[in-house]
Amino acid sequence: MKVVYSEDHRLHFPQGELYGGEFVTPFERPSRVEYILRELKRRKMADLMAPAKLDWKPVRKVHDREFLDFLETAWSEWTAAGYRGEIIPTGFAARGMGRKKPRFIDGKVGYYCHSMETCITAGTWEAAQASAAVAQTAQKLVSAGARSAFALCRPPGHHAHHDMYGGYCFLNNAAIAAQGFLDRGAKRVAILDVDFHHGNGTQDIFYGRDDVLFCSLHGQPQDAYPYFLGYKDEKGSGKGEGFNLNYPMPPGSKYDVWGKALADATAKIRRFKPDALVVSLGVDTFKDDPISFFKLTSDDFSTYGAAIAKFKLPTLFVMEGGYAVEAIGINTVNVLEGFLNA
Ligand code: 5XA
Ligand code: ZN
Repeated sequence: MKVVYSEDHRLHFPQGELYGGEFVTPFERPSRVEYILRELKRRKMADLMAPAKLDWKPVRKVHDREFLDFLETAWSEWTAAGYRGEIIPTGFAARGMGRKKPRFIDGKVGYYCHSMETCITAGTWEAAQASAAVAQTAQKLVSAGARSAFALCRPPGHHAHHDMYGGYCFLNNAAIAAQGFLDRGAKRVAILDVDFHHGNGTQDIFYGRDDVLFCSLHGQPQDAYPYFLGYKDEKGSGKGEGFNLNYPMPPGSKYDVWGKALADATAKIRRFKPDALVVSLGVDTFKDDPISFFKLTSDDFSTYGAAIAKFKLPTLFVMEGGYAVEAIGINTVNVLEGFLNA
């Protein structure tokens, strides 16, 4: 399996994130990718390639033009305003407030951000573009006939809405790839999001569409980030009604529970008859993940990798979350190896 990877992910490494009232080293850090690469190499699965230049057409179909302009200019506007730290929003458009976009950068950041653990730094925009290019290059390999590819994306993408960033995500890599499949002739694409967190951004982007089926298995939003989306009754709207499927699960869920949700999603994906499958691959479902509450073991990742292979679909794996850095390589590569060996 080809692994698409860019060193440019290193350009995004904020000094900290707000967690439990403290400013800590971000959980989403460059070493995550190093652990995955190390494990791919150890198992002789590191068939690496660099991404091609990003084609903006699919990006513009899933993201708002003014949001993209904001991401591009945010850092220069921030520093021009005299701020010396990294970009963290201070005010949000909360309940009962208006939705008009402010002119001043500190206000604009609150307008475009949905959660403040996510800092923007000098290199964030470059890294986000490289990450999208990684997903797109891997998608093009699969569109051109490869059975599968792994997009080793960082920063991740599934929390990035049509016009909002947050949850460590800026551009929605999986959505850009799904759109890329459609633009290259696929009629229908399924996205299976197995990250611990609900893929609120991907849901937002495709909520009104019937050409992309979105299935997300995640920690229930009563207890888990992103808290305000991910409920079962969010099923899509308009012609997208029925094409959004959420599987929220309670704290402590092990593979017996999680695997049942996967089996249900599998049946729905089969019925949809997609031409391609995008897997939003987060391994923060692992029992020792520091910010999540599922209890999957490393063997479970091999098991579900093999289950995904049974779709017999052209399959793109797009890296999302996972913060138990010692195990992130093992768990990620277990999924890929389980898929390949099925
Ligand atoms: O999949 N998303 C994540 O792993 C990010 C969660 C951010 C929680 N503050
Ligand atoms: Zn996650």
